[in-house]
Amino acid sequence: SSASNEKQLAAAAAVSMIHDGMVIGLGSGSTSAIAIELIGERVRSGLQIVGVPTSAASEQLAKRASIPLTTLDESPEIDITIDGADRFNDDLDLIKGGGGALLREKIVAAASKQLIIITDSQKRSNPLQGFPVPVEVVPFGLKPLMNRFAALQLSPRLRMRSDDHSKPFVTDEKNFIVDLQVSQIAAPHELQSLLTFPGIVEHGLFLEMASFVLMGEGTEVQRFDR
Ligand code: DER
Repeated sequence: SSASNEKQLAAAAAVSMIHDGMVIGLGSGSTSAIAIELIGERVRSGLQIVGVPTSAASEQLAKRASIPLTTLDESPEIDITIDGADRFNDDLDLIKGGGGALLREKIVAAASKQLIIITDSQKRSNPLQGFPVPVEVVPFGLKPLMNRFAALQLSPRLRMRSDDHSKPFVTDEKNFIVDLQVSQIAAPHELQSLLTFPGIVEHGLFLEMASFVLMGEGTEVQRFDR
């Protein structure tokens, strides 16, 4: 499909920016999966890098791709993280977490000198809209948080497993995800300032974190800078 071609183009552009000696943050999701494959190809041709995966899923893909892995304990300063996004606007505010990896993604992104976001052309949205904002919560405090989100008209939905809709989705860090339905996010910082209740671990608004976005569009790659 054109979206997968666009993902391929964006991933290739980002992976071409990696060079020997770097510590690379490996994102999560289908676009990052393409980047991990491409990094694996370069590693097998001699590229000297180590990777920090942002999810158990990406760790598996990286192992299969023969990418040498490290941890934030061993490598707390990451040179480049390549990751996807569910939506981005022209201020490079992001909605992430569609795949439920937002906590480790944000930790790795915050430890990175450069955060390169790779997307297809469907992800660009001014203002941010058309995708729920995921919030990672501690199961212990779920119900009071759901009530607070509902009172704020955020239409909270507990994310259920895709393979068994009777069970809540559980993140790599053993938390739950609540998806907030917000029609248009004209003021992402204002929304972020609401998401500070006890029991919220992290949320999927990545504001002022991306260094630039590489968006595949047709047969081209568009670069967006802040
Ligand atoms: O869950 C995530 O944060 C992913 O990076 C997501 O935002 C992008 O996933 P995709 O590349 O499969 O669209």
